[in-house]
Amino acid sequence: MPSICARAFVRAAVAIVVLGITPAASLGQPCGPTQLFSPPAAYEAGVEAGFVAIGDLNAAGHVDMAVTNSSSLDVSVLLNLGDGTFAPEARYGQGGIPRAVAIDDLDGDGDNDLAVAYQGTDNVGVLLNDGEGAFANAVLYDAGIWTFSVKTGDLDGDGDSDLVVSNILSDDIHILMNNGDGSFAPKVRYAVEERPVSVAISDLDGDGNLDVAATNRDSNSVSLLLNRGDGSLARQVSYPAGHWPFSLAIGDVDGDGNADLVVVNAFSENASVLLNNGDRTFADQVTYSVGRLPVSVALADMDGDGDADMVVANAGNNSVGVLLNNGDGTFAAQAIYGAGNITASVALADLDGAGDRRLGRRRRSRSGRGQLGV
Ligand SMILES: [Ca+2]
Ligand SMILES: [Ca+2]
Ligand SMILES: [Ca+2]
Ligand SMILES: [Ca+2]
Repeated sequence: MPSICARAFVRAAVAIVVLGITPAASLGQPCGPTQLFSPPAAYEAGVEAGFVAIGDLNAAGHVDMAVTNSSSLDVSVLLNLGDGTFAPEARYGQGGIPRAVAIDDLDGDGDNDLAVAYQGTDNVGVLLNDGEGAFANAVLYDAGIWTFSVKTGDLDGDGDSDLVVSNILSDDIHILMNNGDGSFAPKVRYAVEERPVSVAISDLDGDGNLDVAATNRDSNSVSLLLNRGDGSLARQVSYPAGHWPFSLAIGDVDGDGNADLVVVNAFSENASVLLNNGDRTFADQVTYSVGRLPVSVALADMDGDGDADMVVANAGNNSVGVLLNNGDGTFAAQAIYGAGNITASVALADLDGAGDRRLGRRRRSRSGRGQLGV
């Protein structure tokens, strides 16, 4: 017989995806939001699994996973068996040290492909789907210096998905426009500040086209680059964040219809929320304490009350933190869920098709094979 608090969260239960070398620890037991999730299951991935993206990769109507493995130098694809469990991994993509992966239909044939940021070789790789969830070799495009993050979106509004990458040694982002067939035009450079480790895409000014935001790790700031309407970007405007802003998510956290920014700051161990003023500017950050070394953040309605909650991967204490939205864009204190070694990335989806959201939490292992927990 579940407790009252456990039942209260059942309808909006969220699954957790974790990578690490040890089995996932059990979730917290006390009554309260710690019973939001069932205990994680573990799946093997590659060596030093570091970033997870989720999307339907075999057109089966379920959410699959792609994971970058920075030591085995490949990408693991895990296909959902339809009930929230996953088939054994398949590995793809020799192109360098994969640091991030994005899932999108890049060649317009109806299935989702992969875009991978390859640090070291300074490339972004495009891996096209054969329609059944297997992937061709990476086609590489020059993308800057130490390509670290990649996202996809139709920046120029011509109906295909373009690539946005950030490069931490050239302190810039690059846009690669889709030629319409999954091949990409040469990169166009936009300067940001020091060490942009993460990039995100959304319509930040509400004019109908996609804009770009990046967290500048060594400048302790977040850069906004607004779309001029043709896919080219205006000069960056930056806002202060915390110490070592590592990852960001974009969503309407205060429910006023425009996109707000949430940034996790690895060294100040907090999250910064920058609310959209609605006039192409953002309010000063409001901070919330999270765990040690927060390196990944995602937004989704975790408790089913209609607002966007915050989920943080705390790499320093091997946990995932959930901060529920109070409904007005302020957040309650973090509830902690245990994880394995070095929780490094988090993603959210309804993995088992039960109509609820699931939380993907990835742990990175220092050595040996990684494991992915759901
Ligand atoms: Ca495709
Ligand atoms: Ca486009
Ligand atoms: Ca816009
Ligand atoms: Ca808002």
